[in-house]
Amino acid sequence: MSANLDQLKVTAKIIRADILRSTTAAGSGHPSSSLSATEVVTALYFGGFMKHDAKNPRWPDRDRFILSKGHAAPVLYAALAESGYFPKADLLTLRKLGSPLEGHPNYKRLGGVEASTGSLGQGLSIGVGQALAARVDKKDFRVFVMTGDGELGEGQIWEAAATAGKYKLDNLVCIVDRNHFQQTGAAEDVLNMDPIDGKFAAFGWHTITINGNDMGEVVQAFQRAQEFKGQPTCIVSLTHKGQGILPLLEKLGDTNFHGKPLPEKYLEEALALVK
Ligand SMILES: Cc1ncc(C[n+]2csc(CCOP(=O)(O)OP(=O)(O)O)c2C)c(N)n1
Repeated sequence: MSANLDQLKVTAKIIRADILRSTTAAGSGHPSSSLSATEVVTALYFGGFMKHDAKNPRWPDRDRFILSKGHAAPVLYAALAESGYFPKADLLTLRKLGSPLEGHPNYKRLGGVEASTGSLGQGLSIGVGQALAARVDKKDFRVFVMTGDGELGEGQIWEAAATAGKYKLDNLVCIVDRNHFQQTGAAEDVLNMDPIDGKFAAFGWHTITINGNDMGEVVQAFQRAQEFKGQPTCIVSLTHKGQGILPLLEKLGDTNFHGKPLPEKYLEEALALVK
């Protein structure tokens, strides 16, 4: 695969703009949690790291991406729309009654969603199950899971991590979106999970730490994960919550900005920043 960095950076800008427009139109949602994850999700869908087919979302041999931090659904929806899973205009139906673009991804309602998430701490277990299924079925598909850093204190994350290590699931990649915040403040103040890479390594994972808002580093990490055999890979992706609109969030006096859409009056300013 040859990922064109310039093209990926352009796509990331489109994704960021879609995140902002869709959440402002909804009047709710989690733009800052989505913006931190944009480079990773963009590289996965458009960098050639996942085989997937928008015309055939349940193709059995596809690679899977599970957004375990399901509240960041707007970044997933923007990537799916840009890939052609559904019309881009539908992004503006986010969180509207009857829309399949629910506040959190719903596997049963939207092609391209691989697991219903939102209750934090479950997606890695689902990914482990899928990665094991690939082995049992003798298929070569790969599974990518993104968790939050706050999410590492939730659910059955560490049972899943231990299981993936035990079975040496080298078709599984977990990306931790290490944006240093969670819902109510700094992730490390709520429940300190440092060292994240050390914990995954202790469970038998290969770990890579990168600047997850640098497209070049993200692409390199996925290339290394693809080549690495014998262990699952955890990419600790150091990011900024709200990446792309940080000056605006600073002006608004809230660099976490958790679960808040931008009010309409700030939308143009935000769109100008992500251009
Ligand atoms: C099991 C569970 N507990 C609590 C919540 C409420 N909740 C939603 S988002 C969030 C913070 C998650 O923080 P993090 O994983 O760091 O993601 P970020 O939004 O900072 O990227 C919490 C606690 C939830 N969705 N699920």
